[in-house]
Amino acid sequence: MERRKFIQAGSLIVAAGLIKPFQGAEIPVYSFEERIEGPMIISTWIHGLEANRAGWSILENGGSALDATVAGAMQTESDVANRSVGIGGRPDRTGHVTLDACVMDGDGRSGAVGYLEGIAHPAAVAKAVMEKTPHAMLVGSGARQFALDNGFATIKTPLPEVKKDYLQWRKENKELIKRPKINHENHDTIGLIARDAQGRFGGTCTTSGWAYKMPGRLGDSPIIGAGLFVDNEVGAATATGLGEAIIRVAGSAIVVELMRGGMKPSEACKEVVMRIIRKNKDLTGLQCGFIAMDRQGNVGGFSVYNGFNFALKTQTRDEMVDTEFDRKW
Ligand code: SD4
Repeated sequence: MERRKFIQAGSLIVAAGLIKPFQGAEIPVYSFEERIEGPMIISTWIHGLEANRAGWSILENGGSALDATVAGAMQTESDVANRSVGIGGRPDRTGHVTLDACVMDGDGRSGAVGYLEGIAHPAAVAKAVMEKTPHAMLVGSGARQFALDNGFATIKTPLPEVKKDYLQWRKENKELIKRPKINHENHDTIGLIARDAQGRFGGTCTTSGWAYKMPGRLGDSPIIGAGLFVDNEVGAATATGLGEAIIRVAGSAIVVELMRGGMKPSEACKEVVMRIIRKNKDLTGLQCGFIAMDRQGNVGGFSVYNGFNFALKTQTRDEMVDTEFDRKW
């Protein structure tokens, strides 16, 4: 459906009282809804453009949605300029860069790694956990040993410029329990979801997590159901932002369940974001966003604050899409 028609349809649904506009929020306007044919891949944030292109080389050759999203994730994990994913990620408050990732396919198979240090491609290790172990998640030194045993490349982190920033942060934040902000500056985890030529879905989420987090902290990104959820019967969803809030509403799983119940992707993402807002009275200045796609070929997203967007790649499109949001910075 064209954007304009969809907006009108959305307004009619609201007018008919089927969806209640949330107090203080504008009437829902869906940023992008369309029945896309064939393979498609969407990824959070601007770095999603390059990631999608890496994933597309797999999709256009008949490869699986899961493999496409892992390839896209690996592209971003190698980007030395990215401060929230892979080699360029920021450390925890003790100076260690620890990486989290998960993968899931539409048949319900999944793998994850958490608190993984010094390994270049946590997304690929997560896929190996899925394929080579009976487990759903490995963390810390066990995850690292598994990666080394399976020949995954190592990296030295933090990068020198990242370490410099960290030392500066430490100087300025003597009181280390102070809550660092997840905002549009330090916020660019990548979540990728795709549908392949066979109509199968797959997804990957990878991050270095909340900059200067407490040692041992995991966010939503490696947690199936929080940072990512995929089901061939429905579609897929992935998240970015304040992981604690996303975990507490089982964010991505609920987006998929709401789509199963008939909501469009952006409606489902909005419902979960609004739930997060209702349950977190102190969310001021903290971002959370979801993106999703369904079996009908609709894609969409929604975020707490403006400025969240996702990259979309299909047979005919290669572009950024702004999501709707509840409030402005
Ligand atoms: C986390 N969701 O670890 C991640 C952080 C994030 O952009 O999305 N940063 O909570």
